[in-house]
Parts: sequence; C-alpha cells; structure tokens
Amino acid sequence: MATAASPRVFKNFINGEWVESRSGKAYENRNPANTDELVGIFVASGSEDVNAAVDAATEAYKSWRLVPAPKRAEILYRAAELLLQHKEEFSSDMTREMGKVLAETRGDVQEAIDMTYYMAGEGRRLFGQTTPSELPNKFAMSARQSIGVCGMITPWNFPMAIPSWKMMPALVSGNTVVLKPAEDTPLSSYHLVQILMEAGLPNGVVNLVSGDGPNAGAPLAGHKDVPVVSFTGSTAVGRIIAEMCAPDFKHCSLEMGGKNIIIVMDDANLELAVDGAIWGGFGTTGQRCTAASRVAVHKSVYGEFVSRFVARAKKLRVGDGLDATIDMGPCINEQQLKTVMSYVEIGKAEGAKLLTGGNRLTSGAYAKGWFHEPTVFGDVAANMRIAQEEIFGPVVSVIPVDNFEHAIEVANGVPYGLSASIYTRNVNLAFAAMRDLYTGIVYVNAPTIGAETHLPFGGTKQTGNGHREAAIAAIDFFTEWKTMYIDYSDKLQRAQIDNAE
Ligand code: UN1
Repeated sequence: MATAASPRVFKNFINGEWVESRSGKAYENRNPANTDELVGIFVASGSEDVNAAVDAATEAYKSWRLVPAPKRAEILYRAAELLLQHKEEFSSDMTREMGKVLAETRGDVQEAIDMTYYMAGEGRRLFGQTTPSELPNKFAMSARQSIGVCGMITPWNFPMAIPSWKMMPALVSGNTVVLKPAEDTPLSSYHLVQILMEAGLPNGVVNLVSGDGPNAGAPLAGHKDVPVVSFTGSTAVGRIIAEMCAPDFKHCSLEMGGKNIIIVMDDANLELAVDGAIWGGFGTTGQRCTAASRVAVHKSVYGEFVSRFVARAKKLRVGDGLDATIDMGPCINEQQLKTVMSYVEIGKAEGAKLLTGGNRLTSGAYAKGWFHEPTVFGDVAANMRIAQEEIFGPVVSVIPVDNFEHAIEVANGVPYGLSASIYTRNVNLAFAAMRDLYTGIVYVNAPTIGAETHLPFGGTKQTGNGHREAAIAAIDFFTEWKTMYIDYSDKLQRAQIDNAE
C-alpha cells in the first residue's frame, strides 16, 4: 500500500504509454477519511496534454472504427472478466480515494463489471432496420455509425461505474476515448484503463488525462477534433460545457444535479420506508445525484415516521469506509464538507427544525478527515433552499404533506428531475405516481437509488439535456444513424413523386 513515505506517482495514458505531463505539474490525491494518507501523485494536465491525447485518439479511430463490432466486444468481455478478478483490490483503492464504505465501492466496481459485460453483448446486437421501400426494385435500411473521438468528464462519486457507463457504449460502437476523471478520484479510472489495455484494446483507443476542470476538462470539451462530449457533474458546469459544445453542434450528453424525493403515504409499510430513506439519504454520504435528500410524509404518519427515521439516523456509524462496521464515510473533500455545513446553517436560518446531526465531526479518529454527522431537518417547507437546492451531503429534509396530490406537487416543484420514489400499498396511487412524477426514474416501494445498467439512466429539467446513459439509450448517444437506399431498378425513381402515380 502506498504511504506518505512512498507515494505512488501516476502518469497520463496517451497512445498506449504512460507519459509525464508536458508542463511537469502534478497534484496530490489524499484519502478523505485520513488526509495524512497520500493515495498518489497525479498529473495536473493542461491543454498540451489534452491535445496529445486527442491526437492519439483521432489516429486510433481510423482503424478502431473498422474493427468488427463483435471483435470490439470480445475485448470488453475480457475486460469484464479481469475487472471481476481485481474487484477487491479496486474496491479498497476506491474507498481510500473516495471515502465511501467498502460495500458501496464493491457495488461501484460491480456496476462497471455489469456495464462492461452488457455492452460486450451489444457487440452482436447493434441492430438497425430494414424495411420495404415505397418504390419497386429499391431496398432501404439503416445502420448505426460511430462518430469519432469522445471526450468524457466524470465525477468523483462513482469513480469506476460512471467512466464505464460512458466508455463501454462508446467503445463497442467504434469510437475512441479521451477520459478526464474527477480530480479527487483518478486512481479508479487508472485501474479501468489499465484493465482495458490488458484485455487487448489497441493503443490510442482509450486515453486518460488527469487534472482539474478548467485546465484539463475545458480544453477537452472545447477541442475541435472531439465531436462527442459526455459529462456528469454539477448543473453549473454542465451549462458551461453545453455552451462550449453549441458552436460546433457537438453531441453533448449532460447528467447533472438532483433533488430527489421519497414520498411516504399513510398506508406505507413504515419500517420499509425508513429503511429506504436511510439508505437513500445517507448512502454514499448523500453524495449521489440520485440521493433522497427530501422525504415527503403524509401528515397522518408524519410523527411516527420522523421518530423512527431520526432514531435510525442517530445510530449510523460514521468513519473510515475500510472498517466493515462503518455505515457512512466522509465527505469527499474540505470544500464539499463546507458546502454541507453552510446548508445546515441555511436550514436553521430558514426555520427548519434540526432533528439530529448538524455538526462536523472532529474528535479523535475524525480529526484527519472530512466527516459530518448524518443530519435530518423536520418541518421543512417545500420552498426552503434546503428543499430546493442540491446539497450533495448527508442532509435530509422531511416535508409534511396533506395528501397524494400535495406530495406530487412538492415532488415536481424543484428545478431537477432525476429520481423519485413512493412508498404505498395502494396500486392506484402507485400507478398515478408513475404517471405524474416528472423525473427520469421512478421507484415504487424502493428508495431513489439503485439504477441498473441495462435501463436508461438520466433525468428531466436541469438534471439533463434529453439524453440517457446506460441501456440502448447510451448506444443511441454514441452513434449516428445512417439510412441507406439501394435502387436496383436501373431507372430514375423519385420518392413521393413517382410513388403518387
Ligand atoms: C450517481 O448518483 O451519480 O442508482 C449515479 C444509483 C447508482 C448510480 C448513481 N446505481 O444510485
């Protein structure tokens, strides 16, 4: 294991080689549970590094696009097998760089494995359509075509899953990749790229440049030879990326913020709803775009729900995610912790009732990490800032609601639309909720988190820009349709005009 005394130094990966940055700049990646532990030293890339990576990906694209899709898929299949072999080691490295508990980092690596197997399967299924032409002796069909170099900018909360959501569909479709992982979690992307190379990916097909958004992410998103940009992160940065992509009409997929809700109806299995709210609210320390940061509870069960929920939140054990007895790890970094702390103050000032938590943890083993107590606000009004803005931390707002219609109004009354959930045993309400919740994902009797790789992932309003990740939807994003007409009549046939005769 790397220690402060023997830090591991990581480089960029360009054209099949590990290379230094052109500028020689580097930065430290530290464990958020114990900042004395240096996870590694990584390249602080700039535009020259990005340009070199894009050049390599542009060159590699010429041959990769011509490799038959089932052959591309075989490489992915081998990568999935290798990931499985390294699951334990990659999970503990991920906990060290990201902080979430081992059970969750295992889930993250598993999500990458699932996505890689799934997209390997798609290699023999990149179906188009064939259809009769409206004219005689003419044939019509459509096929997918690859696009080119895909720039990917990924977040720190799912350090291997989200890069795999983007890379695997792009690769099986015949594109090449330049990946810029989050500054806080480059190691997991390293592992993923290394595995792909071991599996037999040709040089230059995948390239990795580490660094921050302004210096490495922006030159990638704005690069003239990068026609596809896929980003997951904040809505503020997503807007900047959309603007950078607009002049060249790049394919641009944005997965951004969320303010997800669990609705608890008066007929709900309350214990199950509490389980869901605890996992949805405090899993990954609330640092998921799918986190249940709001719980809307029917007034007739509000008191009972809140007392059980708060009792459970109080029992959560916070600490180093490598310790199997721990339920919740630290925030990713100091800045994120400060954001959480500032929202606690905002909630208090707005008149919400602080029911538990509310403080940074600093004593003993907590002293060297970015830990915060699981925090619950009660009697929250739907229009308070803590109930409207994404906090991305362990803070849950409980909102009393009068009835189903009120719950739906509260649920939809935020600028985001990623995930929503309802706990009820009433099938009519469950179906009405599935119809009326304006989000990309809806759960019934399950929390707002738990997306599977073969179904579309994404959201409405300021959560996304109309695209979806995972599933076939991801293949749609990373390909263009080509429609082909073959006329074997040996004469000029005019569609519509001749057809009308
Ligand atoms: C995210 O929060 O950025 O459904 C992704 C889930 C996970 C993916 C979350 N499978 O919460």
